[in-house]
Amino acid sequence: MSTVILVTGGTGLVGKAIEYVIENEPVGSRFGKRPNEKWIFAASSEGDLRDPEQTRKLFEKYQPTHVIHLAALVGGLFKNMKYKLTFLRENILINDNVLHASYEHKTQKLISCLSTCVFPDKVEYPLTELNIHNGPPHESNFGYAHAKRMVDVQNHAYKEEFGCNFTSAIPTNVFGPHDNYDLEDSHVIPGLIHKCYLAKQNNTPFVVSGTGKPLRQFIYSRDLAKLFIWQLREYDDVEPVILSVGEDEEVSIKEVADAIVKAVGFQGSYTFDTSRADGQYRKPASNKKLLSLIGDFKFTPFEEALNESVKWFLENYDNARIGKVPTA
Ligand code: NAP
Ligand code: GFB
Repeated sequence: MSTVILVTGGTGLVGKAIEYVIENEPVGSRFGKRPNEKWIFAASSEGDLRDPEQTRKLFEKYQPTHVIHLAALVGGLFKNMKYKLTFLRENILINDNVLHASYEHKTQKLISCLSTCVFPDKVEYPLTELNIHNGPPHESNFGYAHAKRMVDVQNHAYKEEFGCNFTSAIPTNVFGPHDNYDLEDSHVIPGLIHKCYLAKQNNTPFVVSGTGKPLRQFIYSRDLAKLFIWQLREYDDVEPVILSVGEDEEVSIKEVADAIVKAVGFQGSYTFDTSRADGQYRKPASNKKLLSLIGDFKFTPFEEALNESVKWFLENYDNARIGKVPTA
């Protein structure tokens, strides 16, 4: 019987990375496509998942046996701070529709995607899968964070009442090709790559928001893609798994900005706009559970992954998601 894998949010940063890995890894290899598999990478134009009817139609069209659920309203710190209710409501709608359609269509397996920002802000570090509900998330993104936490609650409820094989992944901050480079709504790495590129083009100052002191763990989208394929094939438990580089790989925003200046080849001066928010100071997550299950996994070194990401951005600027760019 053929296996049909539906990737919701298949046109975004993470979806495109899974598509890249499935198309480029050797067929039949651990992270490669299997001969009997059909992969569907769905865009929002194929069905607005905030709408139950459109969601049902998408499932009827593809009859998926397995689902990797990535679709979400996603954004960086500043967009999250501005639209807390919209992030809460839209993601609750999308998730409820996809989980219920997966149940109605007797989908054999569903993996949903959370984020390390769901964890409590004031908790013992490093963060592990066990303390996901042990206190409020950071105030800067509580809308998005609570909507994502609810997926873990829904997964357990679907399992207990109907025996559904629903689980979830918890990635740290992700970056790579096909990111969202909007100057205001994006995450820090694509935002700074775009700002640094424009500063070089227009010979204007490169301005980094905040103090540059916060710490983050970043996973390359193409490494994360392999981990999703591993979870799809080899992990059958309702409990979530953190998909991340090690907690000792934390880097400061200043170190990230320095690496981007080097990768873009920017010679000018860069400053910090400390009037802008830093958000959560750090959210160090442990990947011990992942490594105990997957065995040895080679992560792409940060600078190598950043250089590949900058190269993709420079080569695809005209078709990339750059948002509104102020004229110089
Ligand atoms: P992204 O690049 O913004 O892509 C979002 C995807 O979701 C796109 O394919 C988009 O389709 C689709 N989508 C959005 N709203 C939709 C709707 N109403 N109906 C149907 N599809 C919709 O996001 P990403 O960074 O790849 O994120 C993928 C997943 O990873 C999300 O669940 C996110 O929460 C999670 N995550 C991301 C990060 C990160 O740092 N980026 C970190 C942790 C977790 P169109 O493009 O066709 O509109
Ligand atoms: O990536 P980012 O937006 O998300 O910001 P979070 C990370 C840090 O980078 C913050 C600083 O300390 C920002 O002050 N920063 C510096 C910048 N310059 C920039 C810039 O030009 N753009 C942006 N965006 N940041 C998000 C959550 O938190 O993490 C989301 O709000 C999601 O819900 C995402 O979970 C993965 O790591 O602070």
